Amino acid sequence: AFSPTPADRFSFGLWTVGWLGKDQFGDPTRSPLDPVEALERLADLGAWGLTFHDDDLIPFGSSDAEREAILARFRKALESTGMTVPMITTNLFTHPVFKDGGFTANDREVRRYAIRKVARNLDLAAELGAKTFVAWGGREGAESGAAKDVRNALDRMKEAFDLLAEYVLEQGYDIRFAIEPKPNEPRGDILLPTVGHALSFIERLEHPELFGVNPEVGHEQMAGLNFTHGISQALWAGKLFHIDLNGQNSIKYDQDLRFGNGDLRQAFWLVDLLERAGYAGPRHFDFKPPRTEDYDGVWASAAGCMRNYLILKERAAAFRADPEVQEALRVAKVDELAQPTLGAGETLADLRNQQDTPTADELAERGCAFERLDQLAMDHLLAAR
Ligand code: 3MF
Ligand code: MG
Ligand code: MG
Ligand code: MG
Repeated sequence: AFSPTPADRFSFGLWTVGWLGKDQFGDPTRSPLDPVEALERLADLGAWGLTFHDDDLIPFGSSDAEREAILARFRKALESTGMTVPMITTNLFTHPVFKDGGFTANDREVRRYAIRKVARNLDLAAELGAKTFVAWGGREGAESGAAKDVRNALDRMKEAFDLLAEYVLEQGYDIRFAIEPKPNEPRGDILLPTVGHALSFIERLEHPELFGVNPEVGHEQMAGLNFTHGISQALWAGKLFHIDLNGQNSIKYDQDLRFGNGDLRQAFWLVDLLERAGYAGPRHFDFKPPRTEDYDGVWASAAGCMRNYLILKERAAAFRADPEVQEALRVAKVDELAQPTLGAGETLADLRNQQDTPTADELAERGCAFERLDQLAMDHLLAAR
């Protein structure tokens, strides 16, 4: 019942299952994974898509001939596995050239280099049929106050995105951008740290319609925020173009745990929201199989991401279908929030002039009945109903 199929639209970053376990303090614990094997293994597990940074597939500095050979072999494997490439992204963070950022490096030549790298990668995205281009500006930030004039940095970020949007329109590419916020790591502070910052930035661009967000569970939770609330606002704004699913335990380094590990209650409400909202985009996992694992553990971890999503989807559907839950939702007036506060044709003056309104003390006596409702959710989440 919890076996994924391509219809579930589960996708994985090549850098996730391909992470070798090299971290700040330790050397790699796994040997390199062939991208073709990644495609085959993920297809066997029931996944639908593989995503990648340019450099994940084509090593930084490859010649044009090497690049073409890698791509030819990869395309063949896409065909034989039936896997898709729903999203592509650019690595503007690993090479030391990006130590002070890509689009917002103080050094103008670095910024020019970064924009060229992204434009080339947009061509590849179009070629492989990717509809979403994710932009995570992991090095766009600072460790100290005088180092970066953030207002100028935002001007340069806008300049870069405006140029790239213009390019996509000129070329007639069917591609939209999804900006991925993160509060910190690897920079001390990163620009566009949360979903809210990114949503407000997008409205200042020349082609805001081409831009949405790619929120990552752990990134918002690193900032102590409620991920499901952030996703709700992105959906409300029509800007949830893509999503990075994973797990995180509170405000720490970016843990990138398997989806379902970490804050399970937020994961439950997230799946409930995505499914109720009819989110039609990829369910993309951006996680890191812990460096304790060998490749058996890597595939178990990847399978677990999808299985947990499907379990939570079933649990959330059971919660919504339960008559007692529906009654508890009514008692808690959850549906009443969907009603406009003024009646049809009513004015603010009418509202102010209304006679025999309940007093504040009378209204204050009403309980909200949220605890019973939440316990019902808990019962469903724990399969105790
Ligand atoms: C880092 C990330 C990134 C982005 C990726 C684009 C390396 O914390 O989450 O993964 O997701 O660059 O999608
Ligand atoms: Mg991340
Ligand atoms: Mg993460
Ligand atoms: Mg991510």
